[in-house]
Amino acid sequence: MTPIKECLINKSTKNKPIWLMRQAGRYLPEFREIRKKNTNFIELCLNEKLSEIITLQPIDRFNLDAAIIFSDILMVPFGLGQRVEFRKNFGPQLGDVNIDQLYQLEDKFFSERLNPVYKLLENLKNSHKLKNKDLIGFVGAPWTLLVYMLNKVSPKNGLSKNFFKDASMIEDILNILNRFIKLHIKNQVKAGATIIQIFDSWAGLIDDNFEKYLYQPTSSLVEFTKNLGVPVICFPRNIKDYKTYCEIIKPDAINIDYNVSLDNVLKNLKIPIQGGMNPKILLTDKETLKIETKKYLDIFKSYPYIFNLGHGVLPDTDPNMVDYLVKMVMDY
Ligand code: 1CP
Repeated sequence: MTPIKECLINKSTKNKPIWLMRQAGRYLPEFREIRKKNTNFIELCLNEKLSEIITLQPIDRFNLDAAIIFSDILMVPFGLGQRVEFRKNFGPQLGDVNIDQLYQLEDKFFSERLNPVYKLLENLKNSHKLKNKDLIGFVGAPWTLLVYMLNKVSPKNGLSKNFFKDASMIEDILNILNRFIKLHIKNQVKAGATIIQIFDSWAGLIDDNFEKYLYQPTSSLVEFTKNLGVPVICFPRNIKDYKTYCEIIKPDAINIDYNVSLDNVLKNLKIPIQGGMNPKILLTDKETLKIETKKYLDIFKSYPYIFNLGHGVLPDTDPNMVDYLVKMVMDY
């Protein structure tokens, strides 16, 4: 069994496996080199040869315990036929949603548009570089995808005033997403994903109606994934109540963000924990990094814990700091 599965399934506390959110990406010069020549981000995600190279770049460098496929949560709106572009120094920009069209969409249309993602997984599945490692597939949670689909730009650039006004539109989109995210999960598992991570990056924006926007849509995906026989890790970034979330949603593990109290988490959560350290620590110096990393390793010493961050690796991160971190966790 892989070190991560030992932790997720056997609840082993012996070793502390490590992988990092956004481990493939802009902080790596070898990624930037490829990105420079491939200005269309969606096309890059659909290029299974280059996506394979990019997925393996952090594995080649740091020998992490898992590879996460190079793709994006916004590939689902793209698969649904919505226009999705990534603008330089701005982020994603989506086109309008057409509900009638979405209701008529067939599974085949979606699966064919995203076929290169599944090819990527098939190609990686038997790679000798991933021996005794996991191959992580992922999806955005319905809420987070709804936010991008309706707001059409990142909430970092502001949330539209009318966002919560059209409750029936929200309900329609969540229904459609429930169907197609499941299809995306099923296709990824069939193609070789050994773990699924659900990113709910904007869960922290929900302040009412948790049942409808957070708990119900995500539980449905978690149950679906478990029934496929694959462990599922949830990352509901910046929510206030991880305890209730875990009790209702029952993922195999929970990725915490860096705002949580570690003592609370240890007292209240009963499932394996992943992540937590602030990615900004990687922008400091080795001494600070050592102290902070040790803090997490010590606190979770007798607890099933997968080392990761509280959010993705930042673009300004020095790869040498990541190297130092990985070695430290592996030598612990
Ligand atoms: O060169 C570039 O500008 C592209 C940067 C980039 C990369 C490397 C984007 C644009 N996406 C990705 C890959 C990616 N995205 C991965 C696979 C690589 C890896 O993790 O190693 C994953 C898992 C994601 C997930 C993702 N995309 C999330 C969830 C995690 C998180 O960071 O909160 C989100 C919200 C997105 C949307 C997205 N993709 C990219 C951008 C700039 C954004 C918008 C983020 C925002 O709203 O600010």
